Amino acid sequence: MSETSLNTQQVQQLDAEHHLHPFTNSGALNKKGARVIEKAQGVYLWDSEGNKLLDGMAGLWCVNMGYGRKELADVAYQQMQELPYYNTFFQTTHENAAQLAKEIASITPHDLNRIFFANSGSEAIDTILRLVRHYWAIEGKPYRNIIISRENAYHGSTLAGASLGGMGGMHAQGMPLVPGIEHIRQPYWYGEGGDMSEEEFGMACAQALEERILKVGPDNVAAFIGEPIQGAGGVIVPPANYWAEIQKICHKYDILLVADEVICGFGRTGKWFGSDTLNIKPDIISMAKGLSSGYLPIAAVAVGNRISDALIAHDDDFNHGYTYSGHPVSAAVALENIRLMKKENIIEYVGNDIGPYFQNALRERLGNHPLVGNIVGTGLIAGIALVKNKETKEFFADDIDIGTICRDHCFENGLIMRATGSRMVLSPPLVISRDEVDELIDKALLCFDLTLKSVS
Ligand code: PXG
Repeated sequence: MSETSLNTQQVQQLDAEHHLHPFTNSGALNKKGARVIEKAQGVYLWDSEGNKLLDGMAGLWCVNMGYGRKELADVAYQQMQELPYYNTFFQTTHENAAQLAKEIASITPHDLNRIFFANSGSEAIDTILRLVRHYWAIEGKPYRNIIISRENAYHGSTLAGASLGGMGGMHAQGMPLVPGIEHIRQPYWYGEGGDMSEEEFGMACAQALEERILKVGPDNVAAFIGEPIQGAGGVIVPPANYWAEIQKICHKYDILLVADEVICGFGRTGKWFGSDTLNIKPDIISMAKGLSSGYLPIAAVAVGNRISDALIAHDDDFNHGYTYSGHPVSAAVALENIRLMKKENIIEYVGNDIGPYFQNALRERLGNHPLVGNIVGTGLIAGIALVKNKETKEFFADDIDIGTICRDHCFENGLIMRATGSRMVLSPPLVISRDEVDELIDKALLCFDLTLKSVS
């Protein structure tokens, strides 16, 4: 492993002078200096000051098989020597892209049998936006071009991703957005359900889809897109009846159903895909992150027969693609990652062992904490609402950034836990052990206590 020749301050200085960070107030960061991460192994990271951090977020929801997997490094090294790059345009392919497409098709739900490759979740989402509109044009209905999404959804940061997502802060920058996108309410029962039962709220949120379809005209709608469980929005698990209703409504109006599996895919919820866990039968799914455990950038769009058959029967090019679509090295790493997941029975481990252990431990050990309003999640994804008053569900006022206060305590005490607003979210590597889960929760408990002290 190469040792960095610069000390922490030198790296921070270079960074401040030349590096613009994503989703960051650069002025504020440059004043204090970025944390420098140096190495990683298993579920742990080390910064350049020698601090050891338990990574409760698997990087950015992606290092599913954990850090330091030599098998993944080895296949990348070998592939780079054999064929470091060739494209998949102009009637060429290579074995890794073909094998990976077959492998993905074999694990995706029902008839999602054809795979388009991209390099990031955002690119996969752009692909889907263009693909569904193109599909309806092929079908002779180019007017079917509206896509319905949800408030507080996250679908990436390219123009299409930001437009499809429902993040106000993103919509406010880089306007105008892509036209033809509508947003309906999110199924966030704890925060927005009011007096409704969970079931009533689930129904109301799904009916919001039907209302919007009727408002814009059923013949104008191409697709509905949603994350099975919202990730970046704070881990929002919809009411149990929600997806079945959404699906019914999509069928009723012949609207394509797109599941954005960039976070939920590859075992996060205890099955291969969130769609399996939530019983969704999408026409298209996007995936990225866990596809290569984040070791190299690669993403994919899995397309059901209805759409791929139409695309193939249509005697013309699909004028879309990326230089690195199906990159041979990324594909080799993704193939090896899937092989490892199967060899180590990681889906079973998350679904039947560590996932339930993690979810029970969170509820048993953190559920009674005075700051904790509620805990939701399944498998190895969880969201924890921090509240001022757990009896009345009163949230903290806007001037107390409770999530950031808590996140900072976590960092200082060797735990990476992400905050979205007042929700703390967790998504550790899928290979986490019971002892490591216990350690994660010990640390979280300590940090919730420190957070409470900070605001008392
Ligand atoms: N869809 C979903 C559901 C995602 O979570 C994307 C698309 C875009 O993927 P790329 O690879 O283009 O980033 C994502 C990404 C966060 C955070 O802070 C979440 C994501 C990315 C960066 C930060 O929670 N999700």
